[in-house]
Amino acid sequence: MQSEAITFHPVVIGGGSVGLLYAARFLLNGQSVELVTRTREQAALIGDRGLSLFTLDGRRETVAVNASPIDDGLPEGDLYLLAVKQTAIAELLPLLRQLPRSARVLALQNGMGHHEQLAEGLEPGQHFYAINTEGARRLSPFEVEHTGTGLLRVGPWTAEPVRDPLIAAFVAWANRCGIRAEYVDAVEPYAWRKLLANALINPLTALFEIPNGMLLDSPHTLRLMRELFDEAAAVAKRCGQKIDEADWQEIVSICRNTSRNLSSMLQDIRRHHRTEVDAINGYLVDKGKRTGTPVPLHETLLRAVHLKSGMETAK
Ligand code: KPL
Repeated sequence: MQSEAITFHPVVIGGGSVGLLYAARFLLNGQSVELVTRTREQAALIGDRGLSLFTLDGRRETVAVNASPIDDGLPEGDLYLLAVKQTAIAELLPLLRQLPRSARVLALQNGMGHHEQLAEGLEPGQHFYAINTEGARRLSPFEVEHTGTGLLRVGPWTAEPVRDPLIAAFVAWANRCGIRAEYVDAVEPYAWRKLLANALINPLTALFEIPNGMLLDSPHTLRLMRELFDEAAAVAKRCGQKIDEADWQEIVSICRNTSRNLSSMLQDIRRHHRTEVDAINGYLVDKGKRTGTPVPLHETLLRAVHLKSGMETAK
């Protein structure tokens, strides 16, 4: 296949769990990579100690990695994996805009809103999206644990006539080194489904302070999740998505497959970082209002997470 012959030079932007997971896997599979972190301290620690991945079968693998802070600008590359939060994209856009036209940006965000920002700031055909259902937990600034398998769906937001060779090469490479990945025609429907999963799992695990799997342990949390699902599904349907029972089952499987995982929202709250609740439940509440679809439970969760994280937005 032609795509398999293409080489690429990835730059992972983001030193959170997903960024560290991908950087480590690139390196452990013989693919050079540059890692860009938010802080100079994290880049220096990774430079000194190397990057450690705790694999699913309990091994610790440590690799040397070139890490630099975002203040030093973006290193040269052709495939930029954007593993930062939604909230960091606006700050990164000026740097991404300076990339050569041939460079590709692959965005891995939870929630919604990043597509609009990237589509406005970058050239058509330059920005791609990935929906990741794998679990990862950052144990320290230079250590990450792979906590659950999943699938990486990669592609343009909406269907385009021709597949991008560099993105196709990335997908082929991922599969060769054991990351289950697929090139999809349009990521938007998957992004909606991931939004629904994150809108149920993340705030509930953050508020109850439990790992993802424990949501399935009690009929009470399961019932709450189901009601949240019904509200969110109604909004998604009003926005043109076809949501059905299989989508509910998929969320239950995500909880099971990432059962030991602490959701990114719980991790953020514990580290006193800003959560993505506005891009997840906030997005649903906003779309609910615009489409006249009631979302009282999501509104309550949004407010509860704001209160818990001490990041009450100015009202
Ligand atoms: O994407 C996730 C997150 O934590 O943000 C899930 C799928 C819930 C895994 O933890």
